[in-house]
Amino acid sequence: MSTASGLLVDIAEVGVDRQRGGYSRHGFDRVELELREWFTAEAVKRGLDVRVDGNGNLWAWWGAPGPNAVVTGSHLDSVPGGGAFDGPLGVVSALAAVDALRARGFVPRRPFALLVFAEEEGGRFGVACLGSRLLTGRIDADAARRLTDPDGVTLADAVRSAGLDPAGLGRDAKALRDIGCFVELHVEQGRGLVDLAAPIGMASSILAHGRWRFSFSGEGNHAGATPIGDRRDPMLPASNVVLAARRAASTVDGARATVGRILPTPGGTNVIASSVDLWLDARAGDDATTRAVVAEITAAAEAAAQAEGCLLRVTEESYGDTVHFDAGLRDELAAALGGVPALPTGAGHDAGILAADVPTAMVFVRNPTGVSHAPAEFAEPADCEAGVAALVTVLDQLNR
Ligand code: HGY
Ligand code: MN
Ligand code: MN
Ligand code: MN
Repeated sequence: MSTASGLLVDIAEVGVDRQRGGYSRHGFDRVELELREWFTAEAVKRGLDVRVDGNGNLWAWWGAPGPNAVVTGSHLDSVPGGGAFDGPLGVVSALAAVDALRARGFVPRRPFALLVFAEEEGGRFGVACLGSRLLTGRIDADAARRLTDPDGVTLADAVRSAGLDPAGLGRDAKALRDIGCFVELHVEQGRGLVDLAAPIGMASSILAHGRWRFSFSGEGNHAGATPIGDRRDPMLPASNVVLAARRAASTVDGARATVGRILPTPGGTNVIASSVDLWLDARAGDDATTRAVVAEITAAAEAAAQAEGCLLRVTEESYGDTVHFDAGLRDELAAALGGVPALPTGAGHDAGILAADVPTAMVFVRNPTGVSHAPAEFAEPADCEAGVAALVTVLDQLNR
């Protein structure tokens, strides 16, 4: 019988990022494909029937596939230089839960599956929760096929090299019917459970959030030979976005706005950039507030671009409104777990995408550092096993 932490040790060397620290595992890249193979082997070892859907999501069925299944899982990809737990903990806990359920003589009364979503972080193609957005039709399939990674590889090409037909990408009504309910176990991405001295909790809601690309164009030129007054330097308005993001989010309770990625072209120390792309991640309690924060930042960006003689194009790359998880399901599961706390989260999840179509719930495992999307992300082995035990209880409860 496997433990969640033991299974994490099995994959600890896969996708280690020696430059950034932590892990870089991105949708359909060599490393993520290796993790998918590993998961498939682990599932087959447990007698599960593994299938890949048209969107590259991995399903492992315990018994015959069918509609209205109890489904649990998460993702195996990471942000660049991410932690070991965000995603994989939900996957290894699902495998460990199968072992524990089998040991106690569990027999699925409903179809039962583990599900690993593709490219949850959007670390390669820029759109978070890509596998679940495609499955539910929340992203247009043609637009998705055209998404490119930083090397210019399209999603269509990436799935083709992974052995899938890009024509199969898009809303999958049958797969959606198969999900009767979805439970995602996840490391907590904050200190909520630490403050409550509780190893396990459940999610109540997810902030509205999205990603916007700001593309500034100016004039590339010589860093030494160009007088300051002659410049159209797109780094100027770009840096204004960073400051405006902090300013806008600071004035709204619970709002967050981040510029974590900026790409000057051509990117030379002694070259005034000809263009700069940066990505804004903005989140808040509701749609209107999130939109207002982004509008304020956009207005500041436009003013700064104009002052420097640069052009600005803003593209919304992904967006999702606030998610309120099914309260009935949450209360039922929290009671089955002996009354664990429910917490809101600022992080997005495939469970949040699915929540618009099927009842979903999330089980959180305490993270003593409170850090996530960084190497310091952590969960104690004992808490990981408490997570597996909670998942076992929840899956048992749902198997009716
Ligand atoms: O970025 C997020 O919130 C998530 O972890 N994909
Ligand atoms: Mn994440
Ligand atoms: Mn995650
Ligand atoms: Mn020169």
